[in-house]
Amino acid sequence: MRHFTSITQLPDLKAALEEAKYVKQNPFADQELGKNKTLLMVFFNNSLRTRLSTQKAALNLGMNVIVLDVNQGAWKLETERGVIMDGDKSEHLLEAIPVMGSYCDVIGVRSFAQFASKEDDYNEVIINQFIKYSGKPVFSMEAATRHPLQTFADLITIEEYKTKEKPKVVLTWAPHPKALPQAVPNSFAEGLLMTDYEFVIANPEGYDLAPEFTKGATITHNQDEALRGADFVYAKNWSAYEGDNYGKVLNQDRNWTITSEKMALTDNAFFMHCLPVRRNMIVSDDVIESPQSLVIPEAANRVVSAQTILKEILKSL
Ligand code: AN0
Ligand code: CP
Repeated sequence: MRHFTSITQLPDLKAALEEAKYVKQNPFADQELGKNKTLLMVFFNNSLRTRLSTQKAALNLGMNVIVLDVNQGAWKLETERGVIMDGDKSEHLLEAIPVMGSYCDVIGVRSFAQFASKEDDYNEVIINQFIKYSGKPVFSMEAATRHPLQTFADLITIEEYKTKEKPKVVLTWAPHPKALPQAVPNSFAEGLLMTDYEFVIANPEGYDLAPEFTKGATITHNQDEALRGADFVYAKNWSAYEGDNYGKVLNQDRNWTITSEKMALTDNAFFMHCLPVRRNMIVSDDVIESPQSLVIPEAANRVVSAQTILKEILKSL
């Protein structure tokens, strides 16, 4: 595997989950693999988990790591070709990318949806330029439409905690004051549809995700109905995808917040969220603090996820 921008690029999910188990038990077994190899992590957006867990994963593999926060100290980058650069942007991505590529062996990129153009976001124009012009393997640390390292960590976590062969997993929208990308739920849906678990997506009307990510899932606008008998509740906010409402917050309906009353509808489900999470918007204090909450082990598995993927990429060098 050279590039990694979608969980669907894993040649064999079951084998990847086995490999993740091995990596978790033997975190320092492959120190030679990354020796004298440099990972560059490029952030166009904020991060806590992705930044730390990916760096830790690379260090476990013996790599050197450099990090660039594009919006803090780098030149402001123009991303569109053909623009007369007489504004506030000092450098073009078309020079910056090959320069960055010349300093490293592998590049991780975080480039969220910008909501200026649905077409540009869904064509992944930023990360695809890194793939095209850097000359190096590129992996997503959440791009405009997917967050595959998160999805892989989520699948690893479900695998660890499931008590039934085919658990019922519910992805539910929950309220949030600001417009968030669809990357996490798109990617989660894509990953869940690679398993044989029962998978239900619940969201208010107007918040249906892009069908290319959800085809094959059960989609309902009734959260209570979806939660009945659930083994895992995966909460996430996302902004609207449909039509001209793309990137808009249509409502902040706190009837969709995950509370202990909502969890009582489930089969003693585990609660999951990728974090960062806004308490008492997405989830109540008591649910996130309950023994059924997996948010901390889920975040810890981000190291395992990143290390398993980086290992595959390093093997391809
Ligand atoms: C981002 C999102 O929803 O995509 C990152 C989540 C991992 N969340 C926020 O910006 C709050
Ligand atoms: N879950 C996740 O990707 O968190 P960060 O945005 O903090 O990296």
